[in-house]
Amino acid sequence: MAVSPTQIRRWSMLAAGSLLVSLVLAACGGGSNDNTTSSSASSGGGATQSQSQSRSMSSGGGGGGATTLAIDATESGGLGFSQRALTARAGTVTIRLTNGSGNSLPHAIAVEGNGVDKDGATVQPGDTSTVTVRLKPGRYTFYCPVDGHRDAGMKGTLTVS
Ligand SMILES: [Cu+2]
Repeated sequence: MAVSPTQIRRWSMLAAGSLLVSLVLAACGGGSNDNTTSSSASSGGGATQSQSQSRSMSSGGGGGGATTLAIDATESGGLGFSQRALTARAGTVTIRLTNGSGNSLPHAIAVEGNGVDKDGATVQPGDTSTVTVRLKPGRYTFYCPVDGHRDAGMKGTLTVS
């Protein structure tokens, strides 16, 4: 008996599909164990996924603050973010943007100000975009770098102290 190439293709599409679903579920669940690009977890035993509902978690202990902030891209009622103002401690700051699967446009997260200008990856609905920067105290702007989105309302203020 032989397995046709089209069958194999079907199977791998199914596998990819369920992988995507589990990624989306993981993203929606608020768990924070999907650091794909971050190398900032240097403290080793930091709180990994204790308080999934808190939107800002700082890993206390050790030197140098590291803050992860989670926000959502919103499309209903105009493009925007779930929060227009964020605060963080000086040090390593990660913003994780969830582009919810109910959205229809690609989005990304970026931070600029005081000589910093860094963009996260542009991601489709159902995925997350992350940017990690080292920030000194001051005011920064976070925004979506996709063409036209910043002007349409996808921007906010990040205050670092
Ligand atoms: Cu956008």
